[in-house]
Amino acid sequence: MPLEIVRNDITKMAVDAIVNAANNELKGGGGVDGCIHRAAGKELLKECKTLGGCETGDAKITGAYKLPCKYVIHTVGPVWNGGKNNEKALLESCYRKSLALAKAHGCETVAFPLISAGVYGYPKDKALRVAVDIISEFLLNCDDDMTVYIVIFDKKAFTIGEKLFSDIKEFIDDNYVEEHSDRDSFYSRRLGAMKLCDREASGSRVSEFYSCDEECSVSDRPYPSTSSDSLDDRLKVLDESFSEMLLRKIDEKGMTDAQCYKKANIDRKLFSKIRSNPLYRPGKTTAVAFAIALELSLKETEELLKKAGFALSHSNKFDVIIEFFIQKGNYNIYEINEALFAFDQCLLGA
Ligand code: AR6
Repeated sequence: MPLEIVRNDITKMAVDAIVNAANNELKGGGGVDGCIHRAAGKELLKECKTLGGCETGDAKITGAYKLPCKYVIHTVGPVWNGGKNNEKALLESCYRKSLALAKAHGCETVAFPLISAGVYGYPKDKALRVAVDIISEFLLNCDDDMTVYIVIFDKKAFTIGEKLFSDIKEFIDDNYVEEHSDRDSFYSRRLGAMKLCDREASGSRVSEFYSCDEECSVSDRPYPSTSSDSLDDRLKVLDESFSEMLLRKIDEKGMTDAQCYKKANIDRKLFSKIRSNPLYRPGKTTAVAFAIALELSLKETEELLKKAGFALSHSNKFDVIIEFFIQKGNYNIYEINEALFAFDQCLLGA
């Protein structure tokens, strides 16, 4: 997946380059800088001392010594001083310069901490916004296959902005149906679900609520039921597949393949597999990612998901969050992923 938000200690990331939130003197310090120098060993400081410091907003590259990555890119974020002192432009520059250095050194995988969001006091939600915006802009315009990680060290400190968080929470509270683990109610609900499936078999709904997809799934188009009708005959007239529908929708929207898979946060290799195999069955997060990239309505999203054997339900937080964003007409996959991360859900993309 081209942009991933992960929870980890950046010194444990086995990527091509990790980025360090350094200071102007490149002399090591606290926070992530301290962790990186401790894990890399004294040789790192020795090399840093040869670089002549680093301006705020700029970036410099060194070896990684005992770290599991190949390079460390040192960038110096701005100190937050109320937000009216060029902080945003300087922070953006940190990401741009670091990504350019990584690209120039042939890195395919790069991991960033949230620059300036610790000792330098940049509000975490704003720092995350800058990180996501600049990295996604870079990936959209980058011809190489790069994967960039935003590494969140302390999940408690992760914030997507109070307003968005409380809006989503309210939406979840209104729409999310808690699942019960109680056995009796599970069995009675399952029985009810079977009945529901029986009833719906004549309709057109495929439900994944009670894992009875196979029993009650129905075709888009009813089969004429004649005595000569064999399984073989039916298998010859399969409906449009997920991959076929996806390619058709890409054309209908006037998008190029690359525009679509980049917007879906899907890497080129996976897209090629889907394109070349009309019967490819993607995972749910991949299928939803394409629906978001194509800016499909809720109904169209359901149709596309159904092709991959999935549905959106109110008994699943992931689904409710996706519904929230689609209803708001917000198809920014990176913002959606931030929200999914905040609610401990799987992220969209491969
Ligand atoms: N892995 C990933 N993220 C981490 C880790 C880690 N091991 N440790 C901390 N973070 P900070 P800054 C997160 O303070 O604000 C140093 O003294 C942390 O939770 O490291 O740019 C330098 O020498 C926070 O979200 O960097 C500078 O003087 C983010 O990394 C100054 O601090 C950045 O926090 C730079 O301050």
